[in-house]
Amino acid sequence: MSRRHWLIAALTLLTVTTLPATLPATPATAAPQEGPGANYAVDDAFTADRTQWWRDDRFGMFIHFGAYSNLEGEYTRPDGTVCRNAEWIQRECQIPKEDYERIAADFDPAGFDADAIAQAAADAGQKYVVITSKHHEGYAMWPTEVNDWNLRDHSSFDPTRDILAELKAATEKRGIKLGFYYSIWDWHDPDFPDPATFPRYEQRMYAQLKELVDNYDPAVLWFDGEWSTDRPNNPWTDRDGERLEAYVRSLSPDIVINNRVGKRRVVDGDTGTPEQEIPDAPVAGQLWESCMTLNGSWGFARWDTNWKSPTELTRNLAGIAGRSGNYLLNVGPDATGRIPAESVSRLRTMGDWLRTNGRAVYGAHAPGIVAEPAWGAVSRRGDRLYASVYDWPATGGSLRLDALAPFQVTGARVLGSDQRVDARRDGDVVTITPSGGPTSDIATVVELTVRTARPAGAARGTGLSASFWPNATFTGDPTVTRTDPGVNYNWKYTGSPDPAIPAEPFSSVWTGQVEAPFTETYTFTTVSDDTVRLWVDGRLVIDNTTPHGPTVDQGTIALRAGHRHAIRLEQTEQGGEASMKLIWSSPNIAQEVVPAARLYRA
Ligand code: H79
Repeated sequence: MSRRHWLIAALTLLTVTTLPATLPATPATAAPQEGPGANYAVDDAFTADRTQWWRDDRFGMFIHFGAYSNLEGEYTRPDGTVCRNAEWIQRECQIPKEDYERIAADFDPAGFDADAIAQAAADAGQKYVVITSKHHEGYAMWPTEVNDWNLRDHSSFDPTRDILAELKAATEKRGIKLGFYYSIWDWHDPDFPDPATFPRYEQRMYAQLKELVDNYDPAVLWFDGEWSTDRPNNPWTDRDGERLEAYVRSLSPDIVINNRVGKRRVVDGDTGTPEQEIPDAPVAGQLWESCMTLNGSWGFARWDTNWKSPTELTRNLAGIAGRSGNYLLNVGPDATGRIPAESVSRLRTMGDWLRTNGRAVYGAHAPGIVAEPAWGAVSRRGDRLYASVYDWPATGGSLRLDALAPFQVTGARVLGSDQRVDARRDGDVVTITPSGGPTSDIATVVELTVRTARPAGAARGTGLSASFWPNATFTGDPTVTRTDPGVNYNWKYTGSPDPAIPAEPFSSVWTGQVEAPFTETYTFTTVSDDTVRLWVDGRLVIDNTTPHGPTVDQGTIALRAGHRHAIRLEQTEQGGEASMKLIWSSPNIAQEVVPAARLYRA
């Protein structure tokens, strides 16, 4: 047996009496190993081919659909009073288990039309769909073999139909990716709440996830319900998350996984998950996606008419793209499986706007070289800036952008308009003066063509000199010395820099030079656990030596184009989890793990 398989077998015996026979005979190349020497950072999610589609697509459809949908947000109690909620209705309205099972048995979403849903997503300009395969109620929306609490075996629905398979075919036909939401928290499985029986639940969860991956090949797994809570008690730990993330990657290495696979931290999964909110600036250390509702509810609620306006929704999308995020916008089909008309019409309006202005969103990211204006949002794609203008200036008026780097403006136009646009730079101010009216009340997009500095330097580095000690104090001779192509480690509980270094304690030092491509101010971002210090040009740029869990720290320093600046990074692992990433960004560089070509050995 290979080392990897031996370890997995041992882990299986120790923690989950019988894992489903799921692990591939040949481990996928990107799958992490277990134990000392393992690194769970399979790639740099900011630049990896694996995440490219996700970073470019920007706009997805979330679908909340489950047994709760059959109540359409209202539960009438035996005494005739009505209790309102949506997907949390079982718990929030304290519906007795037998009653809820009866409601599910009556569920018949015969009107579920995967083609109509996928077409609504396509018309909206949404490039991926994430549907609840199982919400907190524990009810599986596909014909799982793991239990009977599912849409085929416990409903009034046509047992020959499989809505996830239907949606897979309908999305695929339209070039839309499909992913699955899966709740770890489970209100129905009796083994869930007790830590003593939890491993039996976990085994069933692994088996269900394998079904989902094997049968539908999802592009995304969107976990939820990872937090500590009661009614029922949730025993999920960060160590469970470490194992689950490795398990999913062993099933299929390219799946994009959200951070609720673990404990919603920067080191968990690939993507951060702000819910019902939009971060007020680009997010450090992780890709991110805001999930939001079209009204105030995830599941269908017939009483919820609190619909957001198409203007608000579209501006949210433009603003999110300008901060390098994704927008996962929710629809909740009703008891028959149909998406409300109010949702479809809003999505269509967004799609209409995107047909003219999609360049401001798809493949676009935070501009870096200009500050975010008060009058709208700005994104960048290559040598183009896209200014989504919410408040169009009156005739003769102009818009102002504050430049953060030395670039020239060489052209300007309004998307969907022939009008002449004057754009000039004077010092650090770019003034844009349109000559006509707006193209849209939602947002009118001005495209600026810019000429930025060319990257300087040889970019022939191979990485930094690395040393690792089997103690947390850099004491004695290092056990391992080598060249590391970058610092991109997520060792979690069981991994370490090398098989010869224990999972705890250890300490690490990277030294050498960093070659700057542009003359500007660089922001260095570290994701570390337990301590970190970073010096650049002999200056202490990041200093967090209080032992901590996974933490993002930042420091800035001005560097000179083509110049090699001394760099030294230290990390210690005193116990528990460990991580160390070295990321940089600047006006001209989008956030990324500092690449090997810009790093030189000591
Ligand atoms: O699936 C959707 C939500 O059901 C789930 N995550 C998104 C994607 C979610 N879990 N927790 N929360 C959202 C936030 C918790 C809200 C609560 Fe409540 C406030 C739980 C109890 C009070 C909202 C209001 C749910 C029930 C009443």
